[in-house]
Amino acid sequence: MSTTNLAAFLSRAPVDPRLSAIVGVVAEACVAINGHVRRGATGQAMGALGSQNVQGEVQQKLDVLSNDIMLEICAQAPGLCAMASEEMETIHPVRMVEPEGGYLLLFDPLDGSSNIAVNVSIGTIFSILPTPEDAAGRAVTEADFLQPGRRQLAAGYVVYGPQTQMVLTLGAGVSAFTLDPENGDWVQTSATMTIPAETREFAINTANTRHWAAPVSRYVDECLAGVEGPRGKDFNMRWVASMVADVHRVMSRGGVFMYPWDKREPNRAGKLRLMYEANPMAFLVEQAGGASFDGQGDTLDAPVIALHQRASVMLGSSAEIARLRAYHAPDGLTT
Ligand code: P6P
Repeated sequence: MSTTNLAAFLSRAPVDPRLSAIVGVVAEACVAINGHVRRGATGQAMGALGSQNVQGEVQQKLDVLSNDIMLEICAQAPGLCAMASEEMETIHPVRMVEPEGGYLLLFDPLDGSSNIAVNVSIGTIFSILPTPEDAAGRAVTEADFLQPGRRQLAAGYVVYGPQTQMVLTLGAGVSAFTLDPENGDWVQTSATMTIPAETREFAINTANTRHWAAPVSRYVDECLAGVEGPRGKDFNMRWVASMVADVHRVMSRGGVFMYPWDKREPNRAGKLRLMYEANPMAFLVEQAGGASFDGQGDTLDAPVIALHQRASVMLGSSAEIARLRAYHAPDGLTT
């Protein structure tokens, strides 16, 4: 593959240069975040703060620092009108919407932060939406963000693992870029990430087994039954407990990632957040030939009623998601 880099990829992308520029500043912010991640305890960013975020979760110093870095660096992109983050209760306005419209950036600045202290891969997830038609000439409101995932124009993540990689879609396939630690350049290392339709690998937190809905229990039980069971093949299980790491594995070699609804909080759709975790990952997965299902329909079609609403997430290899979808159908448990 001829080596190119993110800057060249974005300059050639058939999209509004203002959209490309937002991806560029996100990449720049992630280089800064990467520096703090890599310094670990030798830097100033480790440890928990005494605070909680809007989700009621203990904030790690790196959560807040990463959020501040994203706000400061991404605001430089001229087409960016407002931002929303897992770490902020409401939106962060940046500028008025131009007559030709603009863009909204949503992100989880540091996903998997409970893994920071144990040196396990973590990541940044981002999603870019258009400003609504009627927003021209005015400031953005929180309601302007409440768009279904199908409206996304770009999405991606950066995984801070053994390598630092960005996986990105602008709506025409999925590309991967690896950060060269020697010169800080994002070198394109894949031009067409695709997810195999079939798999032998699933990812779910099996500590929650007794809380799952019946269709999920059936699916997992059949995987565990292996070659002697109805699937006729053995499966492997993985659970990093860092969505970016688990989804990156699915993007790289196939598989199924599940954080489904469970009985622990029956009125909550799931643990993960729709706008800046499930939707960007679902966009990437669909663009790579996979599928993403929320127990009722496609993740990307889920109605959006709140900025921090949660979602049931089942995504990955298309044949497996089709099976999960069938098991969730009204007669799904008897077929
Ligand atoms: P559990 C990390 O806190 C996160 O939001 C996702 O990155 C990850 O997939 C999930 O929660 C892990 O949750 O309940 O297994 O610790």
